[in-house]
Amino acid sequence: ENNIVIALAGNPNSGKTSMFNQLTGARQHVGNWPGVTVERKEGTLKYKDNLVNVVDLPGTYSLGAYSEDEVVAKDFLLYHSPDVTVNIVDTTNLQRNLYLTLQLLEMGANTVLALNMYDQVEKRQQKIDIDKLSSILGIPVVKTSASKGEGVTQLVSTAVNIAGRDKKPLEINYGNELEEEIKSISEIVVMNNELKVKYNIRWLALKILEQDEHILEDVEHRLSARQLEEIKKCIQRIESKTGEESDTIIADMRYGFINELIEKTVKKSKSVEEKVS
Ligand code: BGO
Repeated sequence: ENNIVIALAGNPNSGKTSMFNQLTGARQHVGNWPGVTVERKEGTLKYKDNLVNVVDLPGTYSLGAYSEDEVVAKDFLLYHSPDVTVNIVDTTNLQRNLYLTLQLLEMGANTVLALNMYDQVEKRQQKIDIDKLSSILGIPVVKTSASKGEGVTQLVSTAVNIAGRDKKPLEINYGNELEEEIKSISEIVVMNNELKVKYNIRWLALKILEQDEHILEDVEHRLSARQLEEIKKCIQRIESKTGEESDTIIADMRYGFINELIEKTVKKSKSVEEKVS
C-alpha cells in the first residue's frame, strides 16, 4: 500500500469544504494547527492501492504573511511538501482565484487544478479551453462540481497519478527592471547554504521583493548586515526606477499574466458578451 498526502488549497468559498467532504466522507478528524487557533481538518480515502491522507489547508487568497491562515497554508506547503496539492478554484471567479494558483505554481507545488463550480460555467454556456489552460500552466486540469459530486473520481485519479512528481516552478517574466533585481537578490541569498537548501531561490527572491515579513524574518538572521544592505538597495532601485513599490509591481504582473491566460482560454457565451457590451 502506498501512502500519499494531498493538500487541498483554495480561496474561501471555492467549494473546498464540499470537496473535502466528497473526498473523505466520514473519515475525518478536526484539530488545530500547532501554535495557532486555525482549525486543522484531515481525512483519508482509499484509491486502488493507495491510502490517501487529505489535509485541508485554510482558505486563502494568497500565500503571504497577511494572516495566520496564509502563514499556516504557506508553511505546510513549504516545509511538509505534500505529494500533491489540489487547488480548488471557483471557475466563475477565475481572475481572483487564479492568483493563489500562480503562487502555488511559482512555489513549485506539484499541483492539480480543480475547476470547481463547473456546473455554473455550463449553465452560463461559457466555454473554457481546458487543454490550453493545462498546457500554459503546465499542470493537469479537471472539471468538478463538488456540491454534486461530479468530477471527484477523476480528480482523485489525476492527483494520485502525479503524486510525488518533481514539478518545476512556473516562471513568470516580471519585466527587465524587476528581473534584474530578482537576479541580484538571488545571487546574494544563494550564497547562504541553509537558504539554498530550504527554498527555491527565485521564489525566495520574489518573496523578499514582496516584503513577506514571515519569510524576511527567516532570511534576516542568516545573512550578513552587508548582504541585507545590498538587498535593500535592490528594492530601492526598483522603486526609484519605476516609482512603484516592488510588491505592487509583482501583483500587477501576476494579474497581467492571469488576464492574458483568461483571454486565451475562456470564451464568453454570446448572451454574456451581449450583456457586457
Ligand atoms: C452553500 N457547484 C455549485 N453550484 N455550488 C458549489 C459547488 C459546485 O461545484 N461546490 C460548492 N458549492 P464550501 P469553502 C449555499 O453553502 O464548500 C457551494 O468556503 C448555501 N448554504 O454548496 O463551503 C456550496 O469551504 C445556500 O454553498 O466552500 C456552498 O471553500 C445557498 O458553494 C458554497 C446556496 O462551498 C461554498 C449555497 C446555506
